[in-house]
Amino acid sequence: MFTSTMRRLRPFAMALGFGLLANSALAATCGNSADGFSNWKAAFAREAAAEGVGQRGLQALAGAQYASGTIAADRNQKSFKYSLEKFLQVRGATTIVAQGRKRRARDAAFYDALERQYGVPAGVLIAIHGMETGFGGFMGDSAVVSAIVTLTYDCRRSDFFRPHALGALKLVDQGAITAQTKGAKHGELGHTQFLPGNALRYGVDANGDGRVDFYNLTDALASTANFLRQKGWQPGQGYQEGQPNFAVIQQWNAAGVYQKAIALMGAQIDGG
Ligand SMILES: [Ca+2]
Repeated sequence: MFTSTMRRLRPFAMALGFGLLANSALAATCGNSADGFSNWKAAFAREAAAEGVGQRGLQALAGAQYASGTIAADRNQKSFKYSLEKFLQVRGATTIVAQGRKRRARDAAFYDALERQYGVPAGVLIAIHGMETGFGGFMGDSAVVSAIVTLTYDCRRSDFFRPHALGALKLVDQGAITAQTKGAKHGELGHTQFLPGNALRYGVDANGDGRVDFYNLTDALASTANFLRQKGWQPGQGYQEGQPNFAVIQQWNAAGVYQKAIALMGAQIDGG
C-alpha cells in the first residue's frame, strides 16, 4: 500500500520537476552570439516591465539590434597596462590641460556656479570632459540601447550591465534618449560618457529646458558634478592621491592610471 502510493507520487514529483525547469527556461538566458537574442529580448521585456519600464522603453527594447561591434570591442578590451607617464602622453594630457585652462577661463561663471552648487572644482570636471570625449569632439557612434541591451544579453558580464540596460530603457521612457541615440561602444552617453544606469540616477537638467540631455554641455557637466557629490565629494577637500576626494574619483573609473591622470590634470587646470 505504502509502496504503491510512492509509485503514484513519483510521476507527480517528476512533473513538478519539469514544471520548475519550464519556469526557469522562461527567464532571460544569456548567449554568446546573435542566435537567441530575439528570445532573450522577449524574456527580458517581461523582466523590464516588472521593474517599471514603460511602453516607449519596451518598444526600444523590441527594436534593439544585436550589436556585433560592441561585442567585438568588449572581447578585445585591453586593460590599462601603461605607466602613468605613458598614459598621460598617449591620451594627450598636455593638450587637454592647455585647452582645459582656456575653457575654464572662457566660462568661469559657469564652472564657479557648478563648484558652488556641488563642491567639485572645475579642473576635475574639465579633465574628465577632456579625457572622455575630447570636450565633446567624439561622443561615439554606437546605438546606446542596442549596445547596452546586447551587453546584458551577452554571458560575460550580464549582471554588471543589466541595471544599465534597465536604466537606458527608462531614459527612453523619460524622453532623455531615443532608440536612435548614439554613444560609445558600451552604451556610454554624452559629453562625459555616463553608463545609462548612472545617467538615470545622477542626471540633472541644469539648463532648465525640462529634459536631462547628456549631449548638452550644461546638463552633462552638472550631472557629472552631481555624480561625484553623491558619491561623497567633500567640498574644499583635496583630490590628489592620499586626499579625501581621490576616493571619489576612483568611483568614476576603475583604472588606476586614469584616476591619477584626472587628479593631476585637474590640479593643473585648476592651478592655471
Ligand atoms: Ca536640460
